[in-house]
Amino acid sequence: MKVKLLSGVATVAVLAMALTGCGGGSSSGGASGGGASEGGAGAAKTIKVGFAQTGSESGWRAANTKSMKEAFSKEKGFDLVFNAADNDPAAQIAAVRSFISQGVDAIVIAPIVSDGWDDVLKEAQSAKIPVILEDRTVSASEDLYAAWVGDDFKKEGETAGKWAAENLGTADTNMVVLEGTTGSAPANDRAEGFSSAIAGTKIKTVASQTGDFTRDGGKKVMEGFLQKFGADGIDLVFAHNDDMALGAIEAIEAAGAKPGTDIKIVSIDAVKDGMQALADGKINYIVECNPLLGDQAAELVKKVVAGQPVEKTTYAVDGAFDQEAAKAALPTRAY
Ligand code: GYE
Repeated sequence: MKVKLLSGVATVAVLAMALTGCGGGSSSGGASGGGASEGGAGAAKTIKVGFAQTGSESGWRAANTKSMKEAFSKEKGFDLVFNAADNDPAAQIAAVRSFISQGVDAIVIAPIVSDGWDDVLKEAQSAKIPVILEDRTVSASEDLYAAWVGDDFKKEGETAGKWAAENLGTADTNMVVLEGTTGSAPANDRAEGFSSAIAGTKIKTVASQTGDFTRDGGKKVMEGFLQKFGADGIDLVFAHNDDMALGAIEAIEAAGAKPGTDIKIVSIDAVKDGMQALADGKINYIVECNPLLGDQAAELVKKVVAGQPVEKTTYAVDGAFDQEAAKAALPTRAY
């Protein structure tokens, strides 16, 4: 929501100095690499990282987890403690507390929801463990974490809304919205961006409900919408991610209507299954959200642990696809 573009350089030197000796093992001199655990004789020091992932709700998440595990591998100098919280905010906070008590060198969080992070982030700060956020943002003060890397969710929503406004905005259009997880940054920001882009058009939101970013959730919510309005009463679906759009496709087909034709669909992510549905004409437009954030997150962790300055905010670059672009991109799509 309030992510500022390149909002400055984090002051982490003091933190990293204070971290020296926290990594466990006998600290045998060497001022550099403060906070990293001892490796074998002569080996580079291994950095112990706790990563609190949201869960495994979507294709996007699967690609993100894979990217993170590859980037934080043993070969690359990390000892990764991985936790997936099954989209339960309390369980995710408990996982972060357990990383703190394990005395990891750094903590990476993909926060399920934006609010509620102040206490545990303060606890990490008191324990002198730096926190790097990846993917979703938090509403807590920027002073409580070293850096964030992710996608511009508001812009994604705007791009999706712009497509809807340009293609459907001049005729009366009944839209239903499949929202992401309530209280999550991408659900909030995509909704905000989309609304601003369709303002003043003839697109009317007739219903909006969360499908929790899952295929099953999208299907169930869409079934409810179809029951309520009938297929004829819905012209457009805005799904906050591809998985929910894919669930909606199943519901629309089961109701005897044609997704992409009778009911238009616009979504966000551009994962392979979504792109295939777009190429097949069942989705009409997809805005990309890059999940391959692992290398950038690992680079940030290394720098922060070494006491080097980092950008507070780093955005991944995202594109957008119509049917032809999806067909062209699919053969070489990485996720
Ligand atoms: O769009 C969705 C996933 O936080 C950007 O989370 C991420 C979102 C992504 O479940 O598919």
